[in-house]
Amino acid sequence: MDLLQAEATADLIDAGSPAQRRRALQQLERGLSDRLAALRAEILELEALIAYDIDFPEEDEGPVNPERVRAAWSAVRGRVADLLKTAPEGERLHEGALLVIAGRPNAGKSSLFNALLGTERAIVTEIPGTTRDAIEAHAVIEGFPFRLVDTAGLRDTDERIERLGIEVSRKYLAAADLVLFCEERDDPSREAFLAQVKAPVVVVRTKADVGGAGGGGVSVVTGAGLPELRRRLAEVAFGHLLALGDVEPVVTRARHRSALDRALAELEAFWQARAEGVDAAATATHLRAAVVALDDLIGAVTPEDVLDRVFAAFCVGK
Ligand SMILES: Nc1nc2c(ncn2[C@@H]2O[C@H](COP(=O)(O)OP(=O)(O)OP(=O)(O)O)[C@@H](O)[C@H]2O)c(=O)[nH]1
Ligand SMILES: [Mg+2]
Repeated sequence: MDLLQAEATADLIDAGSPAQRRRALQQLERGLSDRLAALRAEILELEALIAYDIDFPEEDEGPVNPERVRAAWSAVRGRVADLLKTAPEGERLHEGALLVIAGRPNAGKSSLFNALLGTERAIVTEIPGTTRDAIEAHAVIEGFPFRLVDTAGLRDTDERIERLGIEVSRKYLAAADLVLFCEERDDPSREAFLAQVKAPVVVVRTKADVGGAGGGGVSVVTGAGLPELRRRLAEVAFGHLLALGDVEPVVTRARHRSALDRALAELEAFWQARAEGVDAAATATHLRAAVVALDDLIGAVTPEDVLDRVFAAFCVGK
């Protein structure tokens, strides 16, 4: 078992959603390990091409066509970069996407929070300013893990407790992976709000069952619009993973991302050095370093290492 499989075992035990379980199983079955081993082999082949140049440096037209080197380099560089692109959503899959529900007081935020959660967790009343503090809960939406946050309605207020709650809302908004903005009707403060938030925002019209507002909104009373909203949220938070499907490997930890970052940087440095006319043996050290980065990522582990990690993470046998 390699380090990636050991991590996948821990992920499988911790998995709280189908998408997390499928991803952990794929990694446990060497999905990511095999991909990295293939990339490693490609870099070694590139190194072998370079080695010809090292052995026959005097030949004008070296024995290896430079175009072959360029094509091999470009292919492996692209594959490392593609794998690295899965990191943001992969890490989000590991942690759960932070979905912050925001909007004016009384917009129906807590009602929607409860509906997405499937339990009556937050207090709902007709009094604006009911929610004072942020409430966080885990939810599974379309099979994906989310951390839902219900917040105090945003407005200018002199009331001290409510104001503190709004400050908490703003902190969550700054950290959000995505924001669900609720409005009962066209909210004149919406544009100013959108301009402040960096995360993607899904705007939803609430209380679709009252006022004959027409289609498109959601109602927690009739359930209208909720399936569409769930799909939209999963799409915005995990669209890249949805498009990739379950077969393509994905990286799910900061450790994976930093190792791939290193490998990519070494591949770039190799090309840079080659373009500057550095001699082949020296450029090849960058390829070696890229291989080392991938080896660290795969992590050849001894059974003792695995046991240490297992014991550290699960406190088995205490
Ligand atoms: N008819 C109907 N009423 C709704 C719906 N959603 C919310 N409401 C009502 O709207 C009022 C406010 O709902 P909340 O969910 O507490 O609104 P909020 O945005 O959390 O309000 P604050 O916490 O005060 O900011 C309550 O009386 C709810 O019952 C809906 O889909 N249909
Ligand atoms: Mg509320």
